[in-house]
Amino acid sequence: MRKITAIAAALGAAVLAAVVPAAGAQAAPVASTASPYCDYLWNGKDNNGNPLATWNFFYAYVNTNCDGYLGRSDGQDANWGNDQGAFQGTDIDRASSLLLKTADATLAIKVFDGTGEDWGGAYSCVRGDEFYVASLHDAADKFTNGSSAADRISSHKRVPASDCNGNWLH
Ligand SMILES: [Ca+2]
Ligand SMILES: [Ca+2]
Repeated sequence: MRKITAIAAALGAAVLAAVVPAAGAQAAPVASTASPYCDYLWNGKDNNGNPLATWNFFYAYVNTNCDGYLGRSDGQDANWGNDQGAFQGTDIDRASSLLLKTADATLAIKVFDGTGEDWGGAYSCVRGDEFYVASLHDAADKFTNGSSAADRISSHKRVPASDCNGNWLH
């Protein structure tokens, strides 16, 4: 009987251990490549108490570590180089870091090498629980054609994570 109680207690502790980090993850995201400034933008608030990054928005930056704001979107943009939508003109083929203000692992932002509403060609994805990609220049951050995703993102679309076939930026 003691043994059974001990096992039950151990199981209870295991369940707690599994729940606590998950709850903490929303307050203090830890991306696979940590960046203090991206963390600050993801978590921080301005002097009025408003979040620095708005929930459900995807952000792109010219430089690594979420520096040099390019634009943001809560939808999609089939051409980062035209004069419409969230990303325009010289935004195309310039992003070096990304941030996604959600913790929904079932959601992803699919980023493409090319443009157009056929949403075809080489792509990769930011998973909803990745929080940010501090440097697209990392060797692992490639499109599905093997090219680096740095300075090459030309369009993006919001998709279910399953549409990414396991192709994740980190
Ligand atoms: Ca556009
Ligand atoms: Ca491109």
